[in-house]
Amino acid sequence: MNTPTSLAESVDGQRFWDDMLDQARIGALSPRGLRRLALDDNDNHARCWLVDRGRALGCETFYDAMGNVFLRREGQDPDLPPLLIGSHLDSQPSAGSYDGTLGVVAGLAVLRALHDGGIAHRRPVEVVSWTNEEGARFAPGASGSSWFAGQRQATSILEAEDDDGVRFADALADCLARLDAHGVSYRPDAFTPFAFLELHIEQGPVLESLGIPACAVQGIQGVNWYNVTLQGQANHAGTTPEHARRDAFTGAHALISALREAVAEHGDQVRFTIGKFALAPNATNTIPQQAAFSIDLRHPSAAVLAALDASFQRLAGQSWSGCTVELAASARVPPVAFDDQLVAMLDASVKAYAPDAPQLVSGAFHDAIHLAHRCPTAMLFMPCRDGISHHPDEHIERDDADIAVRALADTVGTLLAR
Ligand code: HGY
Ligand code: MN
Ligand code: MN
Ligand code: MN
Repeated sequence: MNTPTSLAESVDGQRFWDDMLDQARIGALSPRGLRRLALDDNDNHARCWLVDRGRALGCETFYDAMGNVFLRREGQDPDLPPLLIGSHLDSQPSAGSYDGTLGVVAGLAVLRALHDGGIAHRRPVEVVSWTNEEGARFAPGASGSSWFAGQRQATSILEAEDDDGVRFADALADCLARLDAHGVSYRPDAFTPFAFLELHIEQGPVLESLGIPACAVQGIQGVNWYNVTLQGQANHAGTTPEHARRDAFTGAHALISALREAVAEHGDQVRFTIGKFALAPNATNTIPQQAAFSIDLRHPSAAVLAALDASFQRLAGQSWSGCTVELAASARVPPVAFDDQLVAMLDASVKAYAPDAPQLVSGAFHDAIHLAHRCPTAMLFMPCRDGISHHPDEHIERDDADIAVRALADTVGTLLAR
């Protein structure tokens, strides 16, 4: 009988890579890339794909009240809190095929190593795919994991609407019905895992520039999301003199310049992004009545995020081209430091393959940012070409992925042997 610590050798690299390529066909874009928005048909298809793969390994399959999907490999002591491994299957609108999916398929590869190796273990092991990590369709992101970790209430998540006015609650109901029809068991409540591990692409250039195939991640920087709306007055573009205008675009432009000046006062680690911008009524010869835009604000320091939050609120309280301004935060997620022991275990597993591996702090948020409040949590990174992500050009090397999944399996084996 194999022991769990030989788990890294038991990983079937070919099946892992086949699964990576297979899942990427669900919602594939031409000529490359992926579109699997949270709770859309492709995302639900990917959930069912994961369930089928888990069943083939003898796992029980569950979904919870937020549509998170779990594959459970029973342990000799079913009452022990399970070791949880996973990430997300939803994507950005025009995405790569590895953000999130890598961590879910890597979890599947670990389950397959346990199954094929006939490895017994006391503690149950579960692989999870979290609902709506990206937040691209329904803001904010990491809905499923933040609810599971007790960081967000279901009510604030269910009332979100997408750009077409579809409510999260209705899209979730369709998803749960689809899982029910697929024979997945309903396990409504969250639980406290023994630990949570997530493998993810770095979504940055460091590991590739160092030629390192994987590294342990020490934590994640904080992230605030805002929706800003300016209400001016629509009027005729040709006849309305400047002094009589309340132009929502002009107001937004001036406000954004002021927001950027506030950001610049806090050094070059701040990440300030306006990814969505809409005008209404959006006509060439009508002065915009309304300007609505998103803000994604990131920084490693909670104090800097709080200071900028206060500055943004103050600026929103001023008049911009005579428009009224509403600035609403949809997410204020503080930075987290991962569990030291787990980070050290992952670091040791990685160093068996890459002795010079660094440890990084993540610029991107992940489901682990919320799980860290629920149980001991840590992450592994692997490189992606040119650090590109949230883009169809996102690319990983199979050899790097193979090392990363084996390093993950090695730490899982060590944890299961405890
Ligand atoms: O936005 C993020 O950091 C993550 O990739 N969803
Ligand atoms: Mn991701
Ligand atoms: Mn992402
Ligand atoms: Mn993420």
